[in-house]
Amino acid sequence: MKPYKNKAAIEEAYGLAQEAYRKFGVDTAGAIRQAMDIPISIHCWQGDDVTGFEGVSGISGGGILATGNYPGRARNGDELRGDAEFAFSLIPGKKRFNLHSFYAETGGLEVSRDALEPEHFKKWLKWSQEKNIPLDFNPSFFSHPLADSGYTLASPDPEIRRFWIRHGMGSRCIAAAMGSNQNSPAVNNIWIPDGSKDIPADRLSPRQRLLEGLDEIFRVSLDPNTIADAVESKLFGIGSEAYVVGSHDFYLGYAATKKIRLCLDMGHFHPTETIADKISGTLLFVPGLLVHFSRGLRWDSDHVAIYSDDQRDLCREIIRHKALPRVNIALDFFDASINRIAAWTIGTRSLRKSLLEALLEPTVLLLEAEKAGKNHERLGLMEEFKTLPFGAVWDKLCLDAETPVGPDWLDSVNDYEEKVLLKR
Ligand code: RNT
Ligand code: ZN
Repeated sequence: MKPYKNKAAIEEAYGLAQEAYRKFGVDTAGAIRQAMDIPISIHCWQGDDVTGFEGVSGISGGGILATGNYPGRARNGDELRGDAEFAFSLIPGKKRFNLHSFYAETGGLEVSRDALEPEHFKKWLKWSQEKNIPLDFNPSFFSHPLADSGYTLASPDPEIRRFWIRHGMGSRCIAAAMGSNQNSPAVNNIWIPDGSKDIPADRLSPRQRLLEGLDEIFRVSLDPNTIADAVESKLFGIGSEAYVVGSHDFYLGYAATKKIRLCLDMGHFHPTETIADKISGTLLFVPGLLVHFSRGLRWDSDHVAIYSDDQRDLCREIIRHKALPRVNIALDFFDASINRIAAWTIGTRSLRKSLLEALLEPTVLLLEAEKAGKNHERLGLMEEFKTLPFGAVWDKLCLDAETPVGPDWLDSVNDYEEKVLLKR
């Protein structure tokens, strides 16, 4: 296909856009630079439908589920890294890569999750250095026989609990090793599926056990230059419709008292509840946030992230409050029914787009109107800003980053699908 737009046309449109934004006092070049500089942690698990390399395929067995069987999923570390690298070439801006513990490469050896060590991630560590892609990490409390009961850290069985506590502790060491291998701490995020399908009689004891389990996991203090601990809440999952032990209230309280990061996932709240408003509400009490950009759709929390009002609102909140130094930006979705590289590309490009748009907002004017009590002006300006020539600035960012402009990336994905994915 012919390129969507040629360079001259992109530059010309950008010149006009630059003028339009300048009238509102906005420096488009500065916004592009800042947007490019925000690291987005891309989740590895979209590449293989949250399967991992332990040899158990399909259903994740605990609160989450990837549906679909589009051909070409990555089956091992080399394929996953290859696919990710290809996706990176289509995505402008700084990137990180987010691993789960079951992406360990043990050379065919069966290593129990509670025995995993940095050593089992040496291929990832090497790749990370070579490609200059920092890593983030997650212990995996699902897709495992000891998660089959639906309870891990909150299990009434002390043996099961101990196993998962060991896994949680070991994972922090792996994350810290990743952090020492790069110039920034690796975020280590704990999410557990624990919950009940139907109405429990005792909502308290599992939470007490989770609290104690987490305390044990966090007992060892590690260098904050290498690891940033986070905990992720959820409202409900598959098989945990009536009750989730690690609810928002639970983790908000936990993160605030223990001074660790709170992870807010866009798909983990009531469908009419969005998380944009939670940024300022929670940052007053926790040291930092990890945001999982995702898209809840009816019962599913993990559809591919898009340039939606929810996403744009969320980015605006982060940018308006200059909260980036305390907010880790990550993606979390998995769709096995479409080309997985396209899923990564759509989700990550949409997020970078929303961040750029937020950086282009003439916020000062809104604040002035608000301060002057002119709320009609505030609303009027918000409406006017919506139709500023944002697309031309986004195209320019993609051009400068030497990534495809407009829908051109689709040609590359189709080509890669034919040459690589369909041969699997
Ligand atoms: C599950 C959580 C969690 C997972 C990943 C795989 O509901 O969102 O973040 O999606 O860890
Ligand atoms: Zn999540």
